[in-house]
Amino acid sequence: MVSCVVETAGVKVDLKVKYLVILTVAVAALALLNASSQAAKPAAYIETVKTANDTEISFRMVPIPGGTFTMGSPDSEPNHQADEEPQHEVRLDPFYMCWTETTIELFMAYYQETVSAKRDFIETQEAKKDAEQADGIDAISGPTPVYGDLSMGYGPRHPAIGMTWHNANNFCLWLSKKTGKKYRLPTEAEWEYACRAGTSSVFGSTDDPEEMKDYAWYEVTADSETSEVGKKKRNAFGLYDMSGNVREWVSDFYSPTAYKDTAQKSPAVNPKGPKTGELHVARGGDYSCSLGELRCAARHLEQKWWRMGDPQIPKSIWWLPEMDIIGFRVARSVEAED
Ligand SMILES: [Ca+2]
Repeated sequence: MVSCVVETAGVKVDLKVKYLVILTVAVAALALLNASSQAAKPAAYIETVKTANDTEISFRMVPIPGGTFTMGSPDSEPNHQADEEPQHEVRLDPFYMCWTETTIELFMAYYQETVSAKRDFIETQEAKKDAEQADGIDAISGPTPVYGDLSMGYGPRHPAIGMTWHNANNFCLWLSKKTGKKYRLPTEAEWEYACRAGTSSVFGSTDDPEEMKDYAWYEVTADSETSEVGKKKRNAFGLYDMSGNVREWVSDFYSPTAYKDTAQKSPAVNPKGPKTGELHVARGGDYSCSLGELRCAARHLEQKWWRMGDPQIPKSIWWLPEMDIIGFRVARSVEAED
């Protein structure tokens, strides 16, 4: 009987040890889960670029939480266009987005460091191939000299303008080399998700056309020109000027039927648009646009006439002279070290 008690007691002791082990494992698992959830919530940060003139230019990168949203717009939305349908579910990983459009002062720093005054067209084509094939960031080639004035008379805090998609993409390679972080253009899906900022409203920040005057530079609020970045209200993700001021290059090629292809997968996960194409998408409308063109769902594609101001034959792969309606902002994937 005594031994039985001892054995029973022994079993009890064993059970306590087991419970203790289970409890310890559970606590450790919870700690790991907590750490991983913290890793999935990157914080905003300030990026600083030191220019060749030894000045520093800073901008804020805002974390955009991952999630699922409905991309495109319904027939019932005023100013709805056929290429915005069908609406479809898209799931995105978290990423960062710059809180403003890229400024002239930052783009000028890139231009001054990389411009090649002597490059002819054949060399430029080779440079283009290098940049497109560059896995690393050592093969960056700069643009040819701009025809006219890169700033088009605007101040340093106005959005950079008049660059081709190729040039905007090349800027991202340069910025990546300068900072050691892999910057890129946002995808079209990322751009629309960031514009919507967790809302289902037509303009992201509001459904009210009157309120849009507080958020955007467009035909009603702008004086037929761009304005300094960051002067209107930010959206719920903390981003300025997603609607209006300048249109923003995204990484996707344009196709009027892109959503029909994407909608076949539901949800589409981190879609990147058509694999090939001729023209790219530029989102958000510009200072000259009507309100309908500022909708989060509105898609704008590159126009061939944008190159008409370029007197060169063939047309430059770098510049869209006199086109002060087109710019871009940078994005970045969340990396393990974040
Ligand atoms: Ca914009």
